[in-house]
Amino acid sequence: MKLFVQIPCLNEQQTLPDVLKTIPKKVPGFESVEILVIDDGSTDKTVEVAKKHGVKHFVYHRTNRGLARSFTDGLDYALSHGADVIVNTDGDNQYPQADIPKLTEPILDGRADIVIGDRQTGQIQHFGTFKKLMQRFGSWVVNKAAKTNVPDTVSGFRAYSKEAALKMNIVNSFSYCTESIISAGRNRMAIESVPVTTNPPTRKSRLFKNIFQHMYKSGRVIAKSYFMHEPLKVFVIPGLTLLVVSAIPFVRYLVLTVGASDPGQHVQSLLLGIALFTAGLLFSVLGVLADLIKTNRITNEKILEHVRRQQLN
Ligand SMILES: Nc1nc2c(ncn2[C@@H]2O[C@H](COP(=O)(O)OP(=O)(O)O)[C@@H](O)[C@H]2O)c(=O)[nH]1
Ligand SMILES: [Mg+2]
Repeated sequence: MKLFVQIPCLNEQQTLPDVLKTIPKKVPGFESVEILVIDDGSTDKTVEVAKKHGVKHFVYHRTNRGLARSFTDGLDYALSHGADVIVNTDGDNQYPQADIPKLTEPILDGRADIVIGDRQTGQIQHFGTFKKLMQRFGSWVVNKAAKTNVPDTVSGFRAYSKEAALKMNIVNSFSYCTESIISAGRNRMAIESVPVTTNPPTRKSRLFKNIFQHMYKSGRVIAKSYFMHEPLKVFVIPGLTLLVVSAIPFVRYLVLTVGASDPGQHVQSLLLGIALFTAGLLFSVLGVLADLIKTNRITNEKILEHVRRQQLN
């Protein structure tokens, strides 16, 4: 069994040595532990530092392509180099690398496809009350969309089985964390969480300038994933509701005008009815189209998985 530990890095020369020094050389259940650095267009000495510390596996992005792309390119590399399990950790040494065996154990045991390190954000000292509340709310929304029960949905400290990695398909260019949970949950993969501690912060997040930007960017990813997986709920339910509601002004118009001396008087009701009916029809048609696109996506994902499997043989 071969374990790959992948580290997406954007200018991490300061903290990468601490990460590399603390990754266990031996992990129970694996013959080898390989380290992979994904250099996402760093302009500092990230690559030199990694080489100095013995890293042999690299994925290079000539320009910055973002964390989501770095993550999926890392998975592809690890799979094509014989990985049985892939652990992701960050280059800022936020996560306790000594806990890597805790992440891999449920996969080796056959209980899980994906294991997520739960930072227990409710107890982290340097997180403010608002940030803690937002973390809980954000995770609640993701779990609703994914039909899962993951306490820390934005943790980047995770393990993926080869099976889970083969099925992974991330389409947003920003972060993989929530989208991969929604996709895995919808694909009925077994997701387990294990409590982990966190190291003191080494620097500010570079993914988000502040909590509001975090909410906006993550909200977009979650909403898009939800639309993609539940198009009928998102479009057809409001569509049918509008169609039913449009009957009210139509009936009102009919009741007031049949036999009336001046039928033109209630034309507003007629217009409102037409507007609601048209909107309802549009929503319903959009829902059906989006559902067809979803069917297409499922087929594409099956093909992607197939191609990946063939590449491994
Ligand atoms: N911010 C950012 N991080 C990237 C990018 N590409 C790779 N990374 C790496 O992704 C990891 C997480 O980034 P970080 O800023 O700590 O985000 P946070 O901990 O989720 O707030 C780090 O190891 C970065 O080096 C990118 O385009 N932007
Ligand atoms: Mg970080």
